Amino acid sequence: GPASASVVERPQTLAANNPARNGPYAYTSTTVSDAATPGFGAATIYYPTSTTGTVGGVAISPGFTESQSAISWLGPRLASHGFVVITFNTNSGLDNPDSRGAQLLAALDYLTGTSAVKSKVDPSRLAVMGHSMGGGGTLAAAKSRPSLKAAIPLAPWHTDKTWPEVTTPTLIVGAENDTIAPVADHAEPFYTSLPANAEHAYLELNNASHSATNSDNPATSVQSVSWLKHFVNGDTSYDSYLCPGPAPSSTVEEYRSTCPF
Ligand code: 9J3
Ligand code: ZN
Repeated sequence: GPASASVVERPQTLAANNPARNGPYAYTSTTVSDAATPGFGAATIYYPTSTTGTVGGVAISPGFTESQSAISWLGPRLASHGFVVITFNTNSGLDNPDSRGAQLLAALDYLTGTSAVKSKVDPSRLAVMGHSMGGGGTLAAAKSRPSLKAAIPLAPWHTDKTWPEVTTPTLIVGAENDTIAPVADHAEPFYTSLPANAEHAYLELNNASHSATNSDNPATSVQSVSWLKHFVNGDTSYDSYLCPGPAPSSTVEEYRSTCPF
């Protein structure tokens, strides 16, 4: 549990863009069949309809034996904050983390190169996320493609415990009571292995299980939206959520970061 609790003041001007909830942009979604997706499974693309110009793109992988439904709440959430999002089923539910990493990159390539919304996506502003083995895949994707602007592993699971090669700004979310990917064996060593020359943060959800981020999780939403706004868009207006970041509370066990950034 948390060591202490405190109230953090937030700028009033962010009220309309509260990163704990859906944001100000209208959005819609479109599905893509397995047959139409090169290198990954059936997918859903969520995209804002009231933005102008191009926006950042985010690919999100589910975990072991999960389908995209495990991370689908993030589609509307991030699209309504102005990102084009692709969630997908992996080729097999049993795919290992590195395979999920390759599928995340294939999904981004499809999004920017082939998809019906490719003209909406800025190919120089891309991010990856994923749950569990998809979170391990998120680290693998960032390791192999350093041009990614942000990575957010959720309750990540991987046999590789050290990620000094990841220079993409990375927010790791762990769950305090996760017995499938215990933070002491996964999220925490992953976090401490990230290199000193790259920005990173660690959010640990209080009293939370492995599936805490498989449905709307406000603490994860706040940190993820703010992380993507800062590192994908260069938008500093959410920085009060990132630095110093959340104090321990009923939902946050701990937060560590390389603040200021
Ligand atoms: O994606 C996950 O939920 C990974 C955790 C797991 O079940 O690993 C066991 C092989
Ligand atoms: Zn901890």
